[in-house]
Amino acid sequence: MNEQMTKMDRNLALETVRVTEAAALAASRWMGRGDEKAAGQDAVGAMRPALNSLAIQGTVRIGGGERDEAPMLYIGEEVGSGTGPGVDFAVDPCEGTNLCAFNQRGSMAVLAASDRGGLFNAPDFYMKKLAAPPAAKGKVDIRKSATENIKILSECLGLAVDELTIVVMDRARHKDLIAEIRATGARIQPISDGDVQAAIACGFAGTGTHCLMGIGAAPEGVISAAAMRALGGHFQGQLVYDPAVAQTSEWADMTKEGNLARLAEMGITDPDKVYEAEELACGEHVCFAGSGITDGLLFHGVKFERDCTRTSSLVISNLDNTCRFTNTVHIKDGAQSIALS
Ligand code: VTB
Repeated sequence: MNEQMTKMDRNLALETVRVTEAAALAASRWMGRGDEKAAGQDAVGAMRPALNSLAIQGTVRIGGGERDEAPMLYIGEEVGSGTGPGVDFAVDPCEGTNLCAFNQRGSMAVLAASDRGGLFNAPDFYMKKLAAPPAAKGKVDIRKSATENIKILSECLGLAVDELTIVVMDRARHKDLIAEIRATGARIQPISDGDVQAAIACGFAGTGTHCLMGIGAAPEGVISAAAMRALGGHFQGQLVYDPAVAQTSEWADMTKEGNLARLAEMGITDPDKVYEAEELACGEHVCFAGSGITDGLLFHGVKFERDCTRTSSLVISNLDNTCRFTNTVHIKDGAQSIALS
């Protein structure tokens, strides 16, 4: 590979939306059909050639897992045409496969892109996350209690505490967190999955949600961080390695000591480190692209019409400091009448 490769340019951000559109279109065929595996597989199958059509030297840093467990878009997989700027990707072709399979809100195809070395190679661990609007950036802090952060949020946003809505994943591990948030008077918006969209939605006013708290997956945290960094919102993450904290059946056979050893093997010397968005997505250039599969807080899902299929997407880029909301009409063969919207 050419070591002298150039950095990402701003047009790449626009190109990446084709990639998430392709994955969303493929996954949408499985919307509500109860088969999350098929939705995920087809989304990956569509995202890969779309990534390969980009004129870049790309590498997947966060994707479907290690090479032996993920046939496509595995960690370390090279994507792109092989010439052009060096770009690292964090991808999730169907974030919230269950949401897609059961036609619930918040499923989307997403990716984050940055210059080579610009995305944290997050281990397949859990992560405690805190996402908040730009007005609260650097003021709320994941080291503080939920109660303190809600007070700060209320001051920063000019809203009474009982006017705030905090998104929390509906998991046993969040029982105490939810009780603490409710005790402050703030409301909870529970979600069954999809904390990436929930985190990024905190970056925008008008979504009716103001903050994401709680523990989700670490790789997804990097995608959220990239979007929030490009947007100027608040995002912090802290790895979770104690099975007693994660409270997930996935970790039934794991121990805290074993997990700490795994992190050390990966070169993570301070497992309790709090990562800022700027560390999780540290590259000079960072962009995020997401396309709705099902309807959500940020955009609509895929809509089918006789003559076309419509996708709604969001591209956030710090190369030109923009958030672009795009609506794309994918014209069917023989289309005769395409409505304006
Ligand atoms: C998390 C969250 C994702 O799956 O990865 C979650 O970040 C899995 O958490 O948005 P559990 O193991 O507790 O179920 C999602 O909700 C969907 O990929």
